[in-house]
Amino acid sequence: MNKFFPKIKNIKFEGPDSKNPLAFKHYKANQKIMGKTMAEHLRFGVCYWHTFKGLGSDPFGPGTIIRNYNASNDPMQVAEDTLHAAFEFFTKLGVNFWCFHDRDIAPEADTLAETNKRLDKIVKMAKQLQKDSGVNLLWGTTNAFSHRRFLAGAGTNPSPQVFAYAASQIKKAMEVTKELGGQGYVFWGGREGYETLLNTDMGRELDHLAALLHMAVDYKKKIRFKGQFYIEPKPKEPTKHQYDSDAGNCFAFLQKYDLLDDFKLNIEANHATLAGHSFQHELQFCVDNGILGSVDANRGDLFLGWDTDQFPTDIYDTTLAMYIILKGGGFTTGGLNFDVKVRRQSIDPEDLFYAHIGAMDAFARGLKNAAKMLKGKKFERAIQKRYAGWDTAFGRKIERKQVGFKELEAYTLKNGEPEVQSGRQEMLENLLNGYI
Ligand code: XLS
Ligand code: CA
Ligand code: CA
Repeated sequence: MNKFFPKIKNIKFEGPDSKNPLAFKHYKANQKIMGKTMAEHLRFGVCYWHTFKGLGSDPFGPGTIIRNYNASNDPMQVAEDTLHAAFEFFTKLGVNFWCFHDRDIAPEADTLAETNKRLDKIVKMAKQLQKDSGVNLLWGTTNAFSHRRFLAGAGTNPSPQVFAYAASQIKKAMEVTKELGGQGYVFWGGREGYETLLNTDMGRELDHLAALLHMAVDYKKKIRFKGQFYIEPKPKEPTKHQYDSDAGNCFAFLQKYDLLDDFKLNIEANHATLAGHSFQHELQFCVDNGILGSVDANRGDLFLGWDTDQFPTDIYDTTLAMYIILKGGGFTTGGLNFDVKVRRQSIDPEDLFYAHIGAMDAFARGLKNAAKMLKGKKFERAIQKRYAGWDTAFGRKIERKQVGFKELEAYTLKNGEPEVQSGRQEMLENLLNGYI
């Protein structure tokens, strides 16, 4: 396969001293770290929507990027060419996974039946390409937010007819994800949210969203789809208030509607920061509550308040993320999907490679740093020491709920003012710098 990126050869590991921008400096797929290869730890995936369908349009102008696989006037020919280009890209880059929305891979036709036929045709080709290349599907999903019919949401739409359309689309997307051996299936809220409460019955909309997800769980069992379901939190964009706004909010929703057994979360770095949290915070919340599933690896811009979906290059971020992921036991069905787009001025096919190589190297460095941090146990020890009071007989009694206000008051009256200790933040930050 050398048709769509003829200038690019397979990307190789050349080590930190290499000056070749088309080589890995840190990502060595088969290098073992803590008993697993880098490829097994990181489980990199490439997203179809930005990487192959994104052409650099923004609210001020159309796309700037011209791709050779977009040349045909026939939309199905474009779909076929794009699929071949995508697998050429995955193979040359050396990633093991990809992710897509139904409408990314096959264009919508006039009727749902016709659209599904188109999808089937492309899925059949994708199945063969997966087999030939060894690239697997990390997760599939539905685009129930771009078409005009979804202007007021899919599962939370005021119209039951639109709800039914969304359900039909999800049904089909789950079937094709299963057909392609997908290890997961993502529900991102799309337009599930609101602009104004003056026209919105929020409680009812959330009940409907939960009903849709319960139907998906039932259907998953029916067709014996074994992939993991994920919800992907995002606080805003496209709507002012997205219902799945952050990990805590999703956790509450899953609990309220009795969906916790069937869902984990897909945490996107840029969505975390839009929600006013750090990427690490969202990951840690998920680990602590047993709901970390997969990750959309990207970053936002410190100065911009929207979803810029930039390539992750910040080693602090990748180090801390991998530290939490490793401490949480690592990925099972999930992985690091690059939900990222090259900037509007990065118009060459090479830019797609530079961007992904840099992101993979950034996470490889993060992984190596995190493994060293875990081995050194310095941070774990600092935390243990800080909470040591809870491991004394007195602390344990509180944790085990063997005492109440009365006993605690008696204790305080007897023992007086508690001792306070330094949080040692700066010292720990300096320690972290030693690993970067
Ligand atoms: C949009 C989301 C979307 C999901 C998949 O902001 O990140 O791309 O990951 O629907
Ligand atoms: Ca995402
Ligand atoms: Ca995003």
